[in-house]
Amino acid sequence: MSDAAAPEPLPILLLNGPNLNTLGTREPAVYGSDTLADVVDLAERTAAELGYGLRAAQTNHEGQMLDWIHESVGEISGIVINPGGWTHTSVALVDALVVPGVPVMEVHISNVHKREAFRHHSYVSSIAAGVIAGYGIRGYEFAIRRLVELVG
Ligand code: DHK
Repeated sequence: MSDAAAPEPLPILLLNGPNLNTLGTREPAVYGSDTLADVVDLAERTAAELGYGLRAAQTNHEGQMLDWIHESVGEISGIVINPGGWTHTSVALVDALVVPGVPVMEVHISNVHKREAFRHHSYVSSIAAGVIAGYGIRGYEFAIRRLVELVG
């Protein structure tokens, strides 16, 4: 029997796209009153409970988001992403998300299917392992739990 400790799993990458830095003040009737800091705190606690570290980042700049995804190759177990408005517009984001070759969980705080028609289509869903929408910020927790089921 070896007494070597089990290797640490690679961290989970939590990504938030445009306008999600304004959580807490942005349309609280739609997105609730929790802030992005609350999201990151919840995600860190959930990941830690499951034995995973978390890297979290948010940007309003699509090129920055693509660069972060490319740079994560070989360094992460999986991705949890709320792509914000890029959900409905960005082929480039979808192309980047498959580069690391790890499962991707897509999260939306609001129930996008109950909203405007332009929010009903997601490019990201075509490559996502799962999609969670309409559970408020708890969706991030559920996505991390599912991701760990997939990669654990
Ligand atoms: C967040 C956004 O910023 C919107 O552009 C999406 C999503 C919905 C959410 O519910 O978290 O349409």
